[in-house]
Amino acid sequence: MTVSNNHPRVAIVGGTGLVGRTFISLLEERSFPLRSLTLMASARSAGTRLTALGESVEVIEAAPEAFEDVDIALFSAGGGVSRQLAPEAAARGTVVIDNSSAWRMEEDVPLVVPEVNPEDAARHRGIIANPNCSTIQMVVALWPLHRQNPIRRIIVDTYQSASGAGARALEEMLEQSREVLAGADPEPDAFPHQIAFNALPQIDVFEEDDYTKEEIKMARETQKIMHAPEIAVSATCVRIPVAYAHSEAAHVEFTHPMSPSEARDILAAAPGVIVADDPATRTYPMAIDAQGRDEVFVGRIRRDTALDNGLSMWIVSDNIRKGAATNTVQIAELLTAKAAPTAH
Ligand code: 3JN
Repeated sequence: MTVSNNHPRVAIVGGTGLVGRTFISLLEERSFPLRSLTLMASARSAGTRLTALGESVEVIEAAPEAFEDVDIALFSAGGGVSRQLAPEAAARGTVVIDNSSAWRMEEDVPLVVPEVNPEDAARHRGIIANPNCSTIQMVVALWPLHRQNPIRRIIVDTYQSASGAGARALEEMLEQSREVLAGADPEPDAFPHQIAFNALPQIDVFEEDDYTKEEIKMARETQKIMHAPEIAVSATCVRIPVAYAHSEAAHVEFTHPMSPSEARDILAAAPGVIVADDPATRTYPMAIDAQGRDEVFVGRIRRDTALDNGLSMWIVSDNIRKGAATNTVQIAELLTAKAAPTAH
């Protein structure tokens, strides 16, 4: 179903966080056809004012009754809030698009990347899940290749920015960098160890077979979004001291041979993808160039010499925008049947 009209009443839950604030700017940037905008947050943040669509808007407490007059709610307030409030909102006729992992693997909850599986959005029963940031950028890049030549195996290593762990973690990375340069020995708080001048091969907690939760999310979410449980995915997720944009080295085995130039041509025509790949001019995607953008950048496309029918590539995208807020707003655009649900 789509929402009942083309000018929905929209609510943002978690409007004061990094992703929540980006929701607000994206609704404005993309001229989202909304009728009204309500900002909601925890009781602690209620009463604060944020500028949205040129007006000062008071943040109200996110509570079940607050959804009575809301058509679409964009949630980015953490899994606990989503688990508690998304069903309450859905029961009141609101379509929830949730940025947490709370509902992603539920069978009756579509997990949607508009460039990959837009049709799944229509099958919602009140809740649609937005995937993990590292998953989103990888499937935007790999789906167009998979459609031409089915993928059998993905081995991926991520280089994830500090903003993925939230505003406080980003601040810790910046502050620690200053402290270390000044000769101090800072105590970690938001990260398990010092992040400044370091690389941490742990994102989220350890789970089965010594994979982290982030690594398991990448595998399971990719299979669900691409409707391809047969694809083997093994990820190593690493936090690096970059502010915005995640980078990924993906090693992909296809069913049949695929040349790097064929892959470049397919990706150059793919929605939401920009190919930046010219070794002769040292052109490749970099986090500092992807920051603030909505596209997924792909480069370093080359034959993988260790895999049958293999290609290696480097995939970069802004984790707060395409990895979270932009993808969520694109899903909302699908519901309102706005013409082009892509990052362009
Ligand atoms: O660390 C990153 O770069 C991405 C983090 C995502 C994240 C952090 C805390 C909780 C998630 C997520 O989106 O998967 C969650 C969660 O909702 O489980």
